[in-house]
Amino acid sequence: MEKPIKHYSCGFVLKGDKILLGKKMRGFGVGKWNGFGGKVEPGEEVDVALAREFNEECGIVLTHFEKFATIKFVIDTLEHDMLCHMYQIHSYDGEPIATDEMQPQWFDIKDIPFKSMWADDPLWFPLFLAGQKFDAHFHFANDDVILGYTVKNID
Ligand code: 6U4
Repeated sequence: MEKPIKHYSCGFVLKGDKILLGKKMRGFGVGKWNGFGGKVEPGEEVDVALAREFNEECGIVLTHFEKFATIKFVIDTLEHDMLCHMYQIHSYDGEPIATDEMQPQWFDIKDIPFKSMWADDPLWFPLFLAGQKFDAHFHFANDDVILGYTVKNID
């Protein structure tokens, strides 16, 4: 049976050969490095939610960003499916700061810490880094184990 679906935003800042990631300090996905983002509130536009979450989680103000993917996560241990709207951040004001929720850190793109990220990330990051837009679907048994997935490039 189809489960209810919740929408999420998630954004990655690329600057030269660096990427900004945040270590999740609490809640779902705690301890993992990820982009910044979170649940889209009822009635909120996804891009507004993205900018709000970035500001709440690391203090910066987004000025230019672009969607590169929609990824649906079906996680057997969750009561809802997750539709994540993924964005590349091109510019922002301010400097990232640590908050209760996220610990920001710049990584060399060649040293992205995939072992401490969601298991789907290494499967689609090469497309993202190559500038390819895509739609994907991942089926997880739990937080760690991928049972199956599809990725479809978008022209
Ligand atoms: P609260 O309730 O405030 O702790 P909120 O910040 O609204 O939560 P949160 O932190 O649960 O939402 O959002 C999860 C974030 O993780 C979103 O940006 C989507 C992202 N995410 C979830 N599963 C992911 C996965 N498998 N791979 C990935 N990002 C994922 O790359």
